[in-house]
Amino acid sequence: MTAVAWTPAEFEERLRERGRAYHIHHPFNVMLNTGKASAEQIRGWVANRFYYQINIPVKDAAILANCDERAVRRNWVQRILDHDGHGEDAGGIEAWLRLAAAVGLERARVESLADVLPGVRFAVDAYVNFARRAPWPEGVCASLTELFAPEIHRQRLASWPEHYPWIDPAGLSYFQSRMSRARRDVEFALAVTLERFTTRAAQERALSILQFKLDVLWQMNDAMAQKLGVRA
Ligand code: AHQ
Repeated sequence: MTAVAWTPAEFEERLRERGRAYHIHHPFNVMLNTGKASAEQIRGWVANRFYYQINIPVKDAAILANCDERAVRRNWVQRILDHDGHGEDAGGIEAWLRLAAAVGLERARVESLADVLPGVRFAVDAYVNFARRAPWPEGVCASLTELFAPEIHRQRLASWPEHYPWIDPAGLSYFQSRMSRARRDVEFALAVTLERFTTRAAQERALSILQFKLDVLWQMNDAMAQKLGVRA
């Protein structure tokens, strides 16, 4: 017997339940956001996460390239502008380089990607390659880890100034910018996912796509914890 599709509310509830596996719960992130990280661990995290940041617009451009619906492209293109910059807005990648400077990293060293760990590079590349070959709604669905992102940015903004007074607070502006942008982005991505994944099999596929992306983020933290250590 074919399983009955979940209602949109039931489907959304199951998507949100996957938040249990979000990297906010990874020991490396808990260390960062509870003030236990050393300057070297923070610098390692910023240098490695830079590889994720510069690949977000590449991933989003891959989704655009696969998308034949103008209304969806009109919305999605904003994500590229948010990271690469547009007009007066220098963009999120530039803001991440300001974070790098604030934690004491040389811009050229970060942009060289010399410190990016294999496990981080492979996880990010898996995400970009997924977006390149998957149907565009699946690429949209994979971005839904941002359902859980405002809280992780809020945690950083609340805890880093207190625990890491040596970091110029101006360097945290990226996290501030994501508080609203993540909420705006997720609203659209969730609506598309609820609307386009309508059979039970498609809904189960959406959950497995979300789990894949949760694993991408978790693996990045695993690689950093293994190399940089984790202090409980
Ligand atoms: O800064 C982040 C960001 O711009 C995005 C885009 C989105 C996507 O398209 O997959 N995901 C994402 C995320 C960002 N920051 C991460 C963090 O922990 O700072 C969280 C990450 C996400 O939740 O997927």
